[in-house]
Amino acid sequence: MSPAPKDAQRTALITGAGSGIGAATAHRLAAEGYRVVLTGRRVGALEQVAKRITADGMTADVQPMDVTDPSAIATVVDGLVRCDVLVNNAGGAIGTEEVTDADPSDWRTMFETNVMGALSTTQALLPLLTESGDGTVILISSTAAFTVYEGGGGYSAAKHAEHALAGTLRMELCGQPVRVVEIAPGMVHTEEFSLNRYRGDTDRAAAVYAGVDRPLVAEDVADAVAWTVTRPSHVNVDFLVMRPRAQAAQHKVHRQG
Ligand code: 8X3
Repeated sequence: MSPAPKDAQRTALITGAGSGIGAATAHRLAAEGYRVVLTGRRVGALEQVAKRITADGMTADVQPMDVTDPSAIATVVDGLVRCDVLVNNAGGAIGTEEVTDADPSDWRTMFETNVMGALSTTQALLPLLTESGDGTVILISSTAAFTVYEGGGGYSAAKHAEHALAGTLRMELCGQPVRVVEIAPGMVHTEEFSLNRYRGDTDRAAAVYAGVDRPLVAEDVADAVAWTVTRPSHVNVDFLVMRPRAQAAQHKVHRQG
């Protein structure tokens, strides 16, 4: 592969960029001067995010891409001349059933998106990230990547796997010009995370955040992504855990009222 043209704009590709943390991260990295490539399954949602970025005077490319579809990933990657930052954000939780009752297909979906999706996207982009001379792979995991809780088995198992992927990759790339950063957020109030977990039950989804003084929002995580990416290139932030002040641990949440 020939080297990226020197004048090509620094490029960041974000998965799951149609909403929540992915959308906020795309917006923020655009503001940091990156050409952002918004990827996800829902073109309409990606276009809305791109429109907001454009309205703020920046540019964004929309590329439909399902992280569970290696050929879709290959098509997008083939169209890039440069990639400096990859944000593996696509994923999420489905269901709150205990292990005894869990539907294996939900577990499979969580593994496919959170783990295999990050693996496939990272594999496809590593040549360009390396070629950039200063690449960064970000994995948005979760505090569920290092702890477990009742009803969270499938999500936690997938996030533990993503944590293992991040750690292994960092070791294997040691000596290459590519950083591997894992950001593990706790409670983040986004429009879709809990709604997907509770299969569209808006009351149960809202109850997750009830009485919590300012859960994290997507922009807080985007801020952390931007901070890790903009450190001098010799600085690798390995693993960043972030939660709202009102959440000291997974089960230790202060609720008012
Ligand atoms: C989200 C954090 O507590 O729902 O990744 O597992 S939690």
